[in-house]
Amino acid sequence: MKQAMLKSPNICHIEWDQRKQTISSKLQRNIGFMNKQNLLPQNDIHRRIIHLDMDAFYASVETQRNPELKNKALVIGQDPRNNGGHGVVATCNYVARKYGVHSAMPAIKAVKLIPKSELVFVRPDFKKYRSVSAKIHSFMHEITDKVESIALDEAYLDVTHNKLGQNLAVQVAIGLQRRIRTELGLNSSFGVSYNKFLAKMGSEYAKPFGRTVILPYEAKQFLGMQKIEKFPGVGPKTQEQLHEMGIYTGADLQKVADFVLIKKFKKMGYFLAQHAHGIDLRPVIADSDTNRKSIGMERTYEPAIYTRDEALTHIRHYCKHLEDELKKRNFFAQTVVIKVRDNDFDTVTKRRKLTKPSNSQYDYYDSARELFDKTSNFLEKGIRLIGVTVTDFKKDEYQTINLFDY
Ligand code: DCP
Ligand code: MG
Repeated sequence: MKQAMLKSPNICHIEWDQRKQTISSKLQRNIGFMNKQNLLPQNDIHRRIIHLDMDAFYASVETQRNPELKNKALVIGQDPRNNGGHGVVATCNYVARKYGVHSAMPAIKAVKLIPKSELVFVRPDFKKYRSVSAKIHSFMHEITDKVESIALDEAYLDVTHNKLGQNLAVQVAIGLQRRIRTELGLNSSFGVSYNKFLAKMGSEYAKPFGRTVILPYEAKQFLGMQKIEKFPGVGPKTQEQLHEMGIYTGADLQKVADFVLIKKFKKMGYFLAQHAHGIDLRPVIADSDTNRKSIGMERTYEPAIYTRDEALTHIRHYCKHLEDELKKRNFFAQTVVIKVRDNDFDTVTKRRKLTKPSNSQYDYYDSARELFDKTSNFLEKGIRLIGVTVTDFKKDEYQTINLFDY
């Protein structure tokens, strides 16, 4: 088990907090308006955040139910040998990963990479994965209600104040990881830090079945040794541009002046500069939080999508999912946003305001389709990512009353 930088976390937090506060108040008093330090927001190192991500989730659930799969190269997806070569890998276990197979790869490629005697395809059973995910979430909610689900197998927990009264976030996370292992027979990895992006980079660093703790005073060093493509938002195109600037690692990034990054990469550069210095002020937005600003769903596609019909099928599916999510919370949304990325990693977002707040998939779909049609030139290059988000929430006072309900 990889256990990076784990040493009396609580004491270090306190020491750092005090030192940093003195520095920051001095800085705020003394530095001038255009001092480059001022380009970035004040860091917040007082929170304790866990990012937990299940290891090879769908594949592990299948193996747990059928232990014979354990030593096989297990691929979750339809067997392309039975359906004319179609389909993608949803995920695969770590045996299959040794052969270079990964999520979103065409399934036919997995057939080429893995010896026939080891390869097993299992069709995904989402009902099963949802029910396991619900159990994991119930464990999380015994710790805190500040749980933000990112996917069925991935969530952030803000445990600064938690129901266990446990001050050490790492102990909370270890307890959760153990419980998932003993009660569900599944492995997970986690990262613990003072913000979301560090916690997430920590859980990725820890994989599989590991834990990473990044204390405030260790963040610079941890980020320094990360490859640049591990930073959030750095796709192949930005990666290439950064390489051209001689930036390969977080340490290289930390040496670049903030204004240089902002000038070159605009908004993205602003976030990169923050990340280089371990800053990420985004709160953990509880799934139940009525102050939540938006709900969205996005997915990457490999192979890319070249036809409007296929893209719209996915968009329709997202809109149905969003309707479910909004109805669960009794929310109505008045703005629909779509995000589309093509094979060159050019990304566009477009938004549209509905005439009135709605929780209907059909309203979302009508707008999303119109927005999508404005990006139809992306189809030529092939679409790599589609996302639909609804925002601009209103509570249920806007509900249209159906007279026939009385
Ligand atoms: N998934 C999918 N299509 C993708 C990526 C993921 O259907 N392009 C599904 C299958 C995964 C689950 O979502 O099991 C979680 O995604 P992760 O990226 O966390 O992948 P895993 O949990 O499988 O592996 P890891 O151990 O790397 O987290
Ligand atoms: Mg996972």
